[in-house]
Amino acid sequence: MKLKELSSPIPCTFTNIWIILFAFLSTSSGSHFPKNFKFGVSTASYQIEGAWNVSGKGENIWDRMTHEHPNWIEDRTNGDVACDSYHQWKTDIELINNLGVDFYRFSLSWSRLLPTGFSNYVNPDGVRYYNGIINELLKNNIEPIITIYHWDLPQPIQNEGGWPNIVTAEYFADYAKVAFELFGDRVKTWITFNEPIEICQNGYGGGGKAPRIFSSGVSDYLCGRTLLMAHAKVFHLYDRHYRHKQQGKIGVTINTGWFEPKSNDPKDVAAAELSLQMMFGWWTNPIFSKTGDYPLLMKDRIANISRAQHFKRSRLPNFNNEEIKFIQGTSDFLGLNHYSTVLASYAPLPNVIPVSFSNDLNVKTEVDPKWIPSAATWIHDVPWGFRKLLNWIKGEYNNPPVFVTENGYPDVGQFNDMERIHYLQGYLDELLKAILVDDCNVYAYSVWSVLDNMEWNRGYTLKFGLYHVNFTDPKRKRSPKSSVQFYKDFIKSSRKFDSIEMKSMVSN
Ligand code: PNW
Repeated sequence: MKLKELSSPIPCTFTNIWIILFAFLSTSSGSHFPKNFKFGVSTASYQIEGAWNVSGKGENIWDRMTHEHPNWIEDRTNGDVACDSYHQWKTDIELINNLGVDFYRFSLSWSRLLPTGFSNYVNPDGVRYYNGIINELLKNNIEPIITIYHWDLPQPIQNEGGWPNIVTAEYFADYAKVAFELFGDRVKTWITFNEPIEICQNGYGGGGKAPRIFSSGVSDYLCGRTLLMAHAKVFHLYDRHYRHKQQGKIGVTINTGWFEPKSNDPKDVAAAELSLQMMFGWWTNPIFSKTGDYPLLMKDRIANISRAQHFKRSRLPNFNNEEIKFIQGTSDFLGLNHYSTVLASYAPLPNVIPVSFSNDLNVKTEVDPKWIPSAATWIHDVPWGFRKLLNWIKGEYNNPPVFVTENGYPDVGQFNDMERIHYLQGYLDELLKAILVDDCNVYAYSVWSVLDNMEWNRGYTLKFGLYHVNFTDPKRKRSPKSSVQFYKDFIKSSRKFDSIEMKSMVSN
């Protein structure tokens, strides 16, 4: 039987038990990922660079918010110095190289390259900085993968309204063009946005991230519309003018947890599906589905609730047919950030519904008290949810190429980080089963993160790094945690077989 013939969930035949056993044995003794599978690590500019006003860098929304309102950050800190990677990037690359990874995913600071956000002036020191990183990575045989936007909008563009203003899509495309021109000769994988829902929900819908605007159910949807248009614009720009000469790929990174129905009750099953559609499908449906546009479930629901609230039109701004076509298919891969799972159940809509995204969604979520917690309330160690999510994506979007751009575990910074190792081992095991047993088309995986860093509103209280950073040391000394050796060994032992060999070993 060929692996391809297996559907998921996997029927319990003799052959399949053998396959599962094989996958289990192979992963517990290290890992046997296909040889062409890529492993890497990820970071983001604001979280590591520091040097917030050095060498011509302009102000961004995180600089502004953390300086004006230090109390909005748990430990009243900011990214002014962070890991000081602006000065220590060479050390960082040594540490990354030591892991034996295939790629390093990092983001460009928009206001380091374009201090005002606009493309009329390019900061030479910003160009020098990213050229140094890219060249050093290539020298070490590590592929540079660039996220163009990881949450640090230039303040002057926020002053014009930021992402809810559709004109921001133009400024973003101008900025992306500068990036392609400057770095596209050497950078072959581009990611337009990191986590649109976090940008829109947390930034404009009251989630507390910069620019911390509280307009849920309105500005978050406007932001989403701009982001989808901006993403598509930049995809077409690359496709038309750069792909041919630069021979690279361009996609987007979208995050989601897995929503497990709390019970078999069809209402809970529907609530879990609705959550996936409204949080993940909001972004993936317009880009990856056969129909394009927002998920129908989401459109209908928000239109109906808006009507009940006496709005003249849906608060979810629509796309016309031309725009739907413009956005559809604009990604060479699906970048996926996944951290955890929740239980979803039905909640009845109240009679009077206040305007907000969470009321539009109206699903109850909770966690199983038996799940292993972490230092973040939203992350539990639930590896099987990862495999279910990958299977859901396969079924929903016709098995697109998936690049897991982030997965990781937060603790309080201990060197012997056994909980992180447990988490990574479990998630990598489930990933391997999704690839080998379920035939999910995942080709790369990245750990968040290389270094402990500035974890947004949590400041430096939450640690995701494989390497510890001493933030009280002006030199920001880096030291390996136990998970460095784990990831290093894992990658090394995964290089044993190529995918054809693997498939023939698990097929009969
Ligand atoms: C990601 N959620 O954010 C970001 O890309 C990183 O910058 C960040 O440091 C990392 O995860 C850890 O927080 C997320 O609630 C924030 O599902 C929230 C969620 C997921 C990802």
